[in-house]
Amino acid sequence: MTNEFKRYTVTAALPYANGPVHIGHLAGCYLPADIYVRYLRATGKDVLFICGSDEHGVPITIKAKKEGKTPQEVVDHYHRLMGDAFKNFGIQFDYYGRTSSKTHHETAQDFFKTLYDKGVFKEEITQQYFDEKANQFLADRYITGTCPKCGNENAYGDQCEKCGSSLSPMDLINPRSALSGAAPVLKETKNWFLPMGDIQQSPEFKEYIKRFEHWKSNIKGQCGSWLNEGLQPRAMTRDLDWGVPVPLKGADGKVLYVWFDAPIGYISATKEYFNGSSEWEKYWKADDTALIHFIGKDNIVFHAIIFPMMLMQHGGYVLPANVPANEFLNLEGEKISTSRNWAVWLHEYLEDFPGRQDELRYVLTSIAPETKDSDFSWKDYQARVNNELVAILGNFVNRVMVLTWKFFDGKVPTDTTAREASPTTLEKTDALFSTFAIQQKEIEQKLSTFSFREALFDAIDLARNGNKYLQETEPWKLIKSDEASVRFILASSLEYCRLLASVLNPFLPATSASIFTQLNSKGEKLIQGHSLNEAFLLFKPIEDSEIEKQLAKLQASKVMNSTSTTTSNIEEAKPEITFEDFAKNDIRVGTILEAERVPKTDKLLKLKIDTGLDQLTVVSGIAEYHQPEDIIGKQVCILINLAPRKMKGIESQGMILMAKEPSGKLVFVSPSVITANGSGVA
Ligand code: B3M
Ligand code: ZN
Repeated sequence: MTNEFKRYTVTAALPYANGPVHIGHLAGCYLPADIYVRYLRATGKDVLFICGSDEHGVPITIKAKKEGKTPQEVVDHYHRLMGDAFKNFGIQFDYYGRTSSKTHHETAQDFFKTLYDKGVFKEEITQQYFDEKANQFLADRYITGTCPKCGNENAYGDQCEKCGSSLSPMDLINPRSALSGAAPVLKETKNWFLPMGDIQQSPEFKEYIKRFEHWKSNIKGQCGSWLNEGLQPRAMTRDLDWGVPVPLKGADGKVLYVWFDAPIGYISATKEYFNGSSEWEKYWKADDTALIHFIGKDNIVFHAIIFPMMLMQHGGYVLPANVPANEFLNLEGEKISTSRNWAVWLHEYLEDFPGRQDELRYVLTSIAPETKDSDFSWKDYQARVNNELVAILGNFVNRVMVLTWKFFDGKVPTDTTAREASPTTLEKTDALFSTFAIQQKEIEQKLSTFSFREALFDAIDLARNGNKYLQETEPWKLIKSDEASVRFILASSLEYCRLLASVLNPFLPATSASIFTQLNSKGEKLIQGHSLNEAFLLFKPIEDSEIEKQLAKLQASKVMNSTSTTTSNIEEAKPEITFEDFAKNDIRVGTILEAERVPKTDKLLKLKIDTGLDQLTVVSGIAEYHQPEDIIGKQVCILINLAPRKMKGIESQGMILMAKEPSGKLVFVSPSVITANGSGVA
């Protein structure tokens, strides 16, 4: 495919500007796109690499509401954050646009108007939920109610998050508006639908989908099942006040469906990049342009079916030449989740591992979810960095540099074409370079077919071969007997480092640049006498403590979630009381002196407590959660003026204060430092 096209328009999915970017985004879409683009550029191809922020859609309006901000404030914030994260990870977009821009609004409106004028859309009047209090139509996400499948009372109009069913708002029992809490009413509204079922039957579409045969199998799988079921018309406009206004008379209060305008964002970003000149057109309209969309699997249908249908109906545009979609990346065995904060955020990673973006690029490419979901774990990250980047790649380059400084004062010791070395040295060196040439071809072949993982494995193999070469030729020993061979070995190794740096550039751009810096080269061949720069280590090992810190961070998210998701188990608030009511409680700090199980019960412990005033016997229902031997000596808070009660024949003379977790577990309410027994609690 690489040869038939004159230019490449490569896009990476426009991330929603409602949260920062995490490792799943990077591994799924931006990293493979960047590797591919860097590879194309290295081979001299004409490439345009386009991305930007997707700033419309209901999730953004929900986020804004939650945070008491305007949608524009939300997208401004994340647009900046995401753009910075991409830059910091070396993702080299030619242009990073945004869909709230003027050019985008105009481009999307023109596009819609063209389809409208061509009579593509079907106008339909449907019944939609409307919030009379808030005076607006409700997007599916803005309606909550009881799930008809599992009874979850907080299901959304598009999905029940408890049982995973996808729903439509009409399915909900007892629907409520998330805006006002009111019961919504059905109201008629007009929208414009893309008749996908009809377009599916067109010869042009049928011709287009033949391409799927040559694409990754996840496209064929997902699109195949959609096409087999038969496509349904889909509304391209929505009753919403955030988005690109529908450019028709009488369409007030309506905007373009976010999945209509977002992919057009690739086009408007291209226009912005070319600053108003018509140059942009050839990147979208010339037959010899390859349009390639990098995406995650949740975006497949939109890029492989819906957007191509839009382009087709508009006319004049090329259709995607490929849609390399990745599967999902999990984190420590669980699905990455923004709402549960189960993620590694790129900006946080860089705070904890400054300057170590290539380490993450390396690991994420090694485990890229190219054909199936994969898993990121911090232990694996550490192992790959330490055993591969540090021990293989970093070690090789460093040995070559250090030896050259040691023996030849940091100067390239010979011209390798002179070949002044022993026959065995020459033979081993030739073998090294001929293997390199073969592997390099293979790497290119793999890159051109989106097998980035395999390509990276081959690239690291090249460094492995370099180490082996040094191990076998042993220049540090040979220096005493055969200096000519050592000159040749090190000059060859330096040349090998130079070639390796180029091969690594698509995967590890910063590392590649560091190698060139040490070689004091901009890529040109090194000649005899050329002065190297100082040697420095490319990577340093990841310490156990750094990994433990990351794991603790994730653990903290887990704890936060387990407490917040069970809020429904929290007891209801009690009626108000006066201060006098409260002051009747005589609560003191005391210490548990004795503890034993109450015979024939599971739950009760008999405790003796020193209250500072006297010693009280208390029967407490905590035996399920606390062993008697563990709690002796513990300070507690005790209500001492509770009327005595008999329990299992024992008189209980007070009550220990316990906090009850939503799970039912009882934990002691204790002073935070040792406090005198008898201290009053108020
Ligand atoms: N913003 C969905 C996503 O971020 C959407 C992609 C648009 S690409 C045109 O997953
Ligand atoms: Zn459900």
